[in-house]
Amino acid sequence: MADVDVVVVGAGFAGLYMLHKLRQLGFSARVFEVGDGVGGTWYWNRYPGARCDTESMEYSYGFDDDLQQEWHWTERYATQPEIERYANHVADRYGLRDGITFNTRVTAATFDEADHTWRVQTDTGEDVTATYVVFATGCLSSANMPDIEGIDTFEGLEVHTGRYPKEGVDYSGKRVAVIGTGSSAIQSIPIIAEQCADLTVFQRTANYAVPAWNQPLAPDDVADIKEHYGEFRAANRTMAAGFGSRLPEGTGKAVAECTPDEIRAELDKRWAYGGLGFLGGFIDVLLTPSANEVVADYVRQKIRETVKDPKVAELLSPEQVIGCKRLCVDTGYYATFNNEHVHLVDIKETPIERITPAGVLTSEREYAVDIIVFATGFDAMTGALLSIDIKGRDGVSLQDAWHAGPRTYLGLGVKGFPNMFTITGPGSPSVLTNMMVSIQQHVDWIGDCLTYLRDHHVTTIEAEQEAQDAWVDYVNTIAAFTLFPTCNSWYLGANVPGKTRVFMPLLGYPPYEEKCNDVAAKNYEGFALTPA
Ligand code: NA7
Repeated sequence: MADVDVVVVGAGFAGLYMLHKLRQLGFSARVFEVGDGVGGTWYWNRYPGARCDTESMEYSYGFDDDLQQEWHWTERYATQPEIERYANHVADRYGLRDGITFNTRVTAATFDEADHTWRVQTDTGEDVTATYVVFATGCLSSANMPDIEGIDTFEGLEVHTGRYPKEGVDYSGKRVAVIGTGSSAIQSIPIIAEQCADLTVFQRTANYAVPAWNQPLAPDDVADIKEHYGEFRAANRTMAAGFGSRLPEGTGKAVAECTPDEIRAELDKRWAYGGLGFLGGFIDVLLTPSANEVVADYVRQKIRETVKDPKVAELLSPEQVIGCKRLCVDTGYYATFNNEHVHLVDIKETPIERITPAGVLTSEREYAVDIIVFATGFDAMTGALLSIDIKGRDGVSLQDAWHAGPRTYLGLGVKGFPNMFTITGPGSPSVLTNMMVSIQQHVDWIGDCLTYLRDHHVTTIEAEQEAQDAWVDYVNTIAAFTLFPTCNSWYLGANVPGKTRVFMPLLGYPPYEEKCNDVAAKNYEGFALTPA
């Protein structure tokens, strides 16, 4: 007999809702969380300017109308502090804190075949057995600290945006280096530049950013959404990425089917609206290189119009397919480089050789700084899972099972790892959607599944090999049909040296939700169920 029905790893938005759901369904559960508070990604990423790139009226739970009616978002895109407050509100509102053990890292999870239970071990010495284990470890939670020589020799302050100090960082009067130009850098650079004396940005790959046009939410719009919140949520779930049902309508045409005036008008309209919906004007932006180039060139033109120094503008202009790396949503990023105290270093041209006690040494010269901000991203989607010593049947580790890249069935289950679920795991739409939509869909599905297993006296559930292989093929086939595999993105694991290059998320939310429902309706087709 296990200590609890379910151990949940992580108290971000997935872990919080999973705990609530399990309690509602009458399962006993314990949650372990490394941080000393709830919020997951939104607990750790407290760098200046950290904001969600999904609009706040959508980036929230929809499972309880009272909750969505009572919570007040203040801005179009919520800041990290506001999202963290929301996570805390949820934890308090549903009395979840007493189910969560904070400051505790799960180090190992081992499936015991004799009694069909998971043994979960932590770095505080806790050792718990559970019938099921649910990994709610997040897709962007394992910070990617680059392996640069001399990194430990720096005499100033080093911070990573994804593990940002709770007490904040005082940049006033300081010389600052930011390494990386992804979304975290693009959000934080304008604010750090306002505060510091001198800022040097080390860029390996230029990135596309579209304006957020962030603003306080209009009370009328909020009231309108709240009046129809259920319909709004349902409409968003019919969208390819699980958000954006209120975005301006696109042309519904391929770029090549439009006149130059139509293309210009559509892109102007989307630029003026701002946000991730920028790519939604035409049906083939992420399918056809020539269509993509038209949209990419529009952004490059905007960069040239914004950045005064043509050489800097050129350096800031990305070459890769737009949307291949996740599009960034910015507030004043490119214009920040018009400041005299802000400098851009192309580390493709002059690579970083080492970190010195005084700063950053490139092949060209040393940059003396007081603070280095590593905005170098995450070991995305698999990093947090694989940092735990997970062992399934026959003592096989997840690391070994995934040596050639992650293999799952539906992004929910893994062959050889019975009674184990991953929330928004690789092979599910996850990071290509509004995460809140995908998290809720998975938690609801897992809750239904556990209830079914209890009602039908099932001892173990495990993905079948054939179903898993077919699923992995399906995910890859869809990705191969698009331009996503053409650049070194974290979707592919290409940002982490040595990581196998596999496109990890699944494109297309609505058919995925349908497939999961269908699997459940067919008594968990593709999973092997062992009766008691
Ligand atoms: P990203 O988007 O992975 O960006 C990381 C940045 O750091 C990117 O510009 C990388 O360059 C750069 N990087 C990574 N490793 C190095 C090394 N070793 N040297 C120099 N530069 C490096 O992470 P973010 O935190 O910005 O955003 C992650 C997601 O969070 C984002 O997509 C949103 O969904 C929210 P590269 O492009 O690999 O050449």
